Amino acid sequence: MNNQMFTFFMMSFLGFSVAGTVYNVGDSSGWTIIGNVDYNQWASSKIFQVDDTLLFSYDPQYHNVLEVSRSDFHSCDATAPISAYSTGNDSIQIRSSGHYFYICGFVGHCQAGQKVDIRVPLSIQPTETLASGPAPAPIGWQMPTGPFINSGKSLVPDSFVLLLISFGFTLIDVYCKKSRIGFAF
Ligand SMILES: [Cu+2]
Repeated sequence: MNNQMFTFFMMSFLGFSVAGTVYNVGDSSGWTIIGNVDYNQWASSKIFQVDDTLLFSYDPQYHNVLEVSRSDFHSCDATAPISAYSTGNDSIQIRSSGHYFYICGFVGHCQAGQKVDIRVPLSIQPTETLASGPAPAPIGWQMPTGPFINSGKSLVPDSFVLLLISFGFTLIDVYCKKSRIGFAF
């Protein structure tokens, strides 16, 4: 029981902390120059979103990860990186939409194709689809509410009549009781 609860709490905790998808850059090949991995093709097959994580796996002896500008990405200029990673197991979480450029800073590696650009589109707001979702529903509901309101109007006098009848019965009842009391005396 305690173990189950612990597992539940751990799972819910992990569910909250790891919100997005973790993408292993280059999949099983990792971050390398071996095998001529087409990182451009790898990235274009994915739909990246905010909160997703890019995982660069590599041997830090031979590679690193540099986030660079668009122009530095195209010219393979590693001299002015925006940020640098060198653990060999770098998790980079995507914080906002945009276009991110990563290269390996080791001489010749970027030119050899060890470079990847990650396009993160503006997230589609679920409120938009939700707003358009229920919108047709009221239209559909207005059709039956029309006659329902009409019948409701006809019910109003009915209930008023019922009220009058019940009031009348109460009066009769009170009158009868009074009569009985009168008879008793
Ligand atoms: Cu490299």
